[in-house]
Amino acid sequence: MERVYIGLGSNLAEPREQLRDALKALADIPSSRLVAVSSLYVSDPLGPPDQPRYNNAVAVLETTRDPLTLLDALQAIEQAQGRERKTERWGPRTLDLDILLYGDRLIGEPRLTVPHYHLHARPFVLYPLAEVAPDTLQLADGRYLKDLLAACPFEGLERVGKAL
Ligand code: ROI
Repeated sequence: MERVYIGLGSNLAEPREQLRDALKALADIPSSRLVAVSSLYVSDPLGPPDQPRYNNAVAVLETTRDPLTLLDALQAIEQAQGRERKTERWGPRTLDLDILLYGDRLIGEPRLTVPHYHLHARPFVLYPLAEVAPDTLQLADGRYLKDLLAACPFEGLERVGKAL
């Protein structure tokens, strides 16, 4: 079993429901177990500002799937929840599921980079991640979560409660 941290984000079509449905779907992925979920956060959009605020959370999955078959499962969930790949960079989306960390693996595949590229600069990823990760978490590339948090202000972020 490996421990995988997954970032969830939505800013269209009842975002909170999108995240709830996504969590149910994550819990149903074969060879995997959903073991923790962070609080729900509302965050200002990173990217074009003329889009709704996002709902964000981080989930922890224990799995024996390999990274690319897990990615297939996550993309199938995104599709099932009406995700359309648009041309606009960083535009609004019904559901985003990102593999943030996968055990202590470093992955550099065309389809998948782990740790996630933008992890370090995104408060809406780091703060929920810190809720469900050990205080001492070290990324596969040597960085410590604690240091990334210290360099990333809790800005434009609102923790809106435990219940998801
Ligand atoms: N901005 C916020 N606040 N939350 C997200 O999940 C998110 N996801 C994205 C982009 C468009 C970069 N902006 C975001 O993919």
